[in-house]
Amino acid sequence: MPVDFSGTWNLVSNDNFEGYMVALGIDFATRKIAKMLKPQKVIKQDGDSFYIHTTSTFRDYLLEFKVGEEFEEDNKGLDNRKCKSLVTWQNDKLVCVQTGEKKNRGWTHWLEGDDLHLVLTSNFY
Ligand code: VLP
Repeated sequence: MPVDFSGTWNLVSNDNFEGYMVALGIDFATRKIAKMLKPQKVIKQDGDSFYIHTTSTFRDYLLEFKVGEEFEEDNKGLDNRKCKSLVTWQNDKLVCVQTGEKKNRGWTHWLEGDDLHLVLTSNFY
């Protein structure tokens, strides 16, 4: 049976989010606020079509894409850098490569038990 990420997901733990934000050049004040947030993700998946809405009391971010189709991403309200994003399946993991100014930028989502996992990656340079 194919994997289905659909659902409402709440943050339960957050390891080195600070390091990721530093790599993206997020300013000190914003990092202090962002670290305290317990964002929620609403994911709607229809086959290879995804709607991922990350919401918080501070900001929210909506991403819609189709697996295998490259798209322009503006990262509005995050670091505001534009990039070209491509999401692919790597087995049951959803892997996004964000090509732009920051090297090695991207994220990976997967399901494990009742949990949704997300690893966010970016080099500093
Ligand atoms: C910037 C980095 C915090 C921090 C400042 C604003 C949105 C995969 C992907 C969908 C993400 C989550 C974005 C986290 C990067 C914050 C505002 C936090 C609330 O999710 O699901 O794009 O990239």
